[in-house]
Amino acid sequence: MITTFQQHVSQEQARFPGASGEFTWLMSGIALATKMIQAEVRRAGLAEILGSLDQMNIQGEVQQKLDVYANEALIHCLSLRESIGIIASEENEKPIILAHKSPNARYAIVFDPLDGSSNIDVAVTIGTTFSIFRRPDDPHAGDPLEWVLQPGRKQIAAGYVVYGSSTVLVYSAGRGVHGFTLDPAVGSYILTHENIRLPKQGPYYSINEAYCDKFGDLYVNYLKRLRSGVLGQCYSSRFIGSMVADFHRTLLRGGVFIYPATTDFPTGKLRLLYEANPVAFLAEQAGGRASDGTQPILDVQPHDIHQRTALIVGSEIEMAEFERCVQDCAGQRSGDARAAT
Ligand code: FDP
Repeated sequence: MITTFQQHVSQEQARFPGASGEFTWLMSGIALATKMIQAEVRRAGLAEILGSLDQMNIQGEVQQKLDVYANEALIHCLSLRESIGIIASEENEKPIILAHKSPNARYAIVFDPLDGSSNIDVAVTIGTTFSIFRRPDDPHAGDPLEWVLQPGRKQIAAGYVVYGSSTVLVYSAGRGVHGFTLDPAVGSYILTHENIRLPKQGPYYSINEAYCDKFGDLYVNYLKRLRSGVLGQCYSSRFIGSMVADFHRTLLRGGVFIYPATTDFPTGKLRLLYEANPVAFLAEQAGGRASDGTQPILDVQPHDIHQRTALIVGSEIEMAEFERCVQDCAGQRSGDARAAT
C-alpha cells in the first residue's frame, strides 16, 4: 500500500484530539506550491525562464526569475489558507501580514522559496525550505513580528523539498523525519523514506574549502582532525553549494555540513529563519545535532527575520568532535591570554 504525503499528514494530525484539519490544509498548500515550482524547474531551459531579472533582492543578490516564480507560487498557495497569520519569505524585505488578528489564524510560516539559486542556471540541485510556528500565546499583543521571531525550538514543523534527480519532500512535525518522492505520473508525493535516522557517523564533510583562509583556526583544526583519521576513518569531501542539497545528502548518508563565519560574512552567510532553523529541527529529530559554533541553532533567539548565522550540522560523532575542538580552541585562547599577562 502506498502512503501519500497528504494521507501521512492527516494521520499525524488525527493523533491530536480536536485537531481542526487546518494544519493538514496548510501542508497541502506547501505540497501544491512545490509541485508548481518543480514543474517550472524541470522546464527551466525550455521555458526561457533561466537567467537573471537584473534586479537585486534585499540581501543584495541578483534575483533569478525562478526565485520570483517560486516566491509567488508559495505566497499564492499559502495566503489562501485562513489559518496563516503571517508569512515571511527570504525574498521579501518585510513579512506579509495576513489575518493575524483573526482567531482562526493559528500559524506563521517562513520559507526560502529557492535555496541555492546560484545553481539554477547550471542544472544543479536546488530546493525550497520552510518552517512553521504556532502563533504566540497572545496574538493581539505587540508586534506581529513576534509570530516569526521565535527560537527554532518552537517550530512545530519544518521541512524542505529538493529538486534533484527526483523531487523529494522531507518534513517533520515533531514525530520523526519522513521523506516523500514525487511520482510525476500521478502528481503525488509518495512516502519513500519513513522515519529517517541520521547515521551516527558518515563518510563526508561538506564545506566550501576555498574559504579556508577566511574562516578561523577552529574550523581549520577541525577539518585537519577529520582528515587525520582520528575518528577511525578517512573522510571524503562533497560540496554542492546548495545548502538544501548538501543537507539532504548529510541527512541520508551522515557526516557534517559546515558554513562557518568568514571574513566576508562575519556572522555566517546562511539565514537563521529560512535555512538553519528548518535543517536544525530535522537534524535533531533524526538523531543529529546543529550548532552555530557556540550554541544549538534551535536555542538562538532571532532579532531580525533576515539574520544570518554560522551552521554546523550533522551526525552525532562528527558533532561531538566539533564540540571537542570548540573546547580545545577556548582552552588555547585562555592559555594564550594567561601567558600574555
Ligand atoms: P546561493 O547563494 O546559491 O543561494 O544561502 C544561499 C546559498 O546558496 C546556500 O544554499 C549555499 O550553501 C551557500 O549559499 C553557498 O555559498 P558559497 O557560494 O559562498 O559557498
